[in-house]
Amino acid sequence: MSTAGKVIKCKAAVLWEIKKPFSIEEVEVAPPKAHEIRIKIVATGICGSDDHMVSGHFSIRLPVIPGHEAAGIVESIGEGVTTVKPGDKVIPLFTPQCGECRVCKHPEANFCLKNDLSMLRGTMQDGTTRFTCRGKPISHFLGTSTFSEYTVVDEMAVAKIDAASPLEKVCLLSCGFTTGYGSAVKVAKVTPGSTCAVFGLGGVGLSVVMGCKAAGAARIIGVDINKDKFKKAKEVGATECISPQDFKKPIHEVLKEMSNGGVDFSFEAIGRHDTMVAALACCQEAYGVSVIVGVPPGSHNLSMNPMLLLSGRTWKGAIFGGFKSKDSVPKLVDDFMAKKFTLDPLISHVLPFEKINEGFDLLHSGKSFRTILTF
Ligand code: PAD
Ligand code: ZN
Ligand code: ZN
Repeated sequence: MSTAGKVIKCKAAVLWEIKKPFSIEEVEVAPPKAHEIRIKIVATGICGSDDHMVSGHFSIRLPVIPGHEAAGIVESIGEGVTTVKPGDKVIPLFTPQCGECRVCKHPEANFCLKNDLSMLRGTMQDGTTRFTCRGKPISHFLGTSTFSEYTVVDEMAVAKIDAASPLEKVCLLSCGFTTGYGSAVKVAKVTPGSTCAVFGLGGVGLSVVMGCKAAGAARIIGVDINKDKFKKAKEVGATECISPQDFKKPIHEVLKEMSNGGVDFSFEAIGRHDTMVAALACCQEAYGVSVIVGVPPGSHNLSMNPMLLLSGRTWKGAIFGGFKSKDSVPKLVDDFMAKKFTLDPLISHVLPFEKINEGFDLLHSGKSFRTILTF
């Protein structure tokens, strides 16, 4: 029996309070309105940014259904939807691509003005929600809310992908891999033969390493306080790995010494102010490029010495690896299917959706790179 046009009751992981475990609830998911799509989520990854929601760094009104790194199948479409149909395999996009705003029309930029990361409204584009639980409206997370068996997203935030793609793998193209890989190849534009430093070797940092390698970097130095991350980082392309805790000197000085005066490209994939400044300081003072990938805690300011930039360094940041989402994700899936890169090294754990709290425990204990939850 078709579910189109009807409210669907299904399970979802609801965050009722910050810093508390998720509770698996039965939620009601309303049908998609005009220009919206209801998706059956098949697999969803746990990203550091979901953890930022749990720890209270995103001020979205609670309760909320987080999750933004996923893949699924279109269940039904609202009026006027033209780019997908029921049964299509799709990836939800936490950075939409409306195609009409000045950012979408800019040849390089990708942070579409319709994104929910700036305002954190926790709603669909029309300002309302499609989820209820125990009679209460539940906020959306970055327009995606993939910790739910069914979710509703705006058409501008969905990419149709190859019907043959394995959803339990390509879900990583919905955030972690694309973010890290694009930060290297698209945002920093890593050059062949260069030396790179990557701070943070979680799922995002490993993807930065993979991007640096694909771009032909000669040296890729991984930096992490958890040495258990080094083996995997070397497997995907890091040529050396160091822990700041093994040195008396500040880590940026260690890296400058290792690279004869500073690395060509550096990346911060942790989300800490001190490491953002260290990553900037470790790149070559006249031409080094440093990219902020990690999402900082809350809206606090950081202080840095402007001389670090006056000498000629470039400091950049990007969401979603600088990729225009709706255009790029189907192409990245095609590249994955053509074996231009692999996602297997990133997937350290696969758990049934109900074990979501175990997945977050694995992240906190530093044991996982990416945990994929399957429905
Ligand atoms: P993760 O928690 O799996 O990885 C973080 C890594 O940093 C871990 O290996 C830690 O051991 C390491 N680490 C922690 N503190 C330090 C320190 N002081 N020095 C060195 N290493 C340290 O997270 P992730 O890989 O999923 O995400 C990393 C960041 O990227 C996080 O802030 C997340 O919010 C952000 C992100 N940004 C975007 C974007 O579009 N810019 C997208 C997705 C994730
Ligand atoms: Zn736009
Ligand atoms: Zn993410």
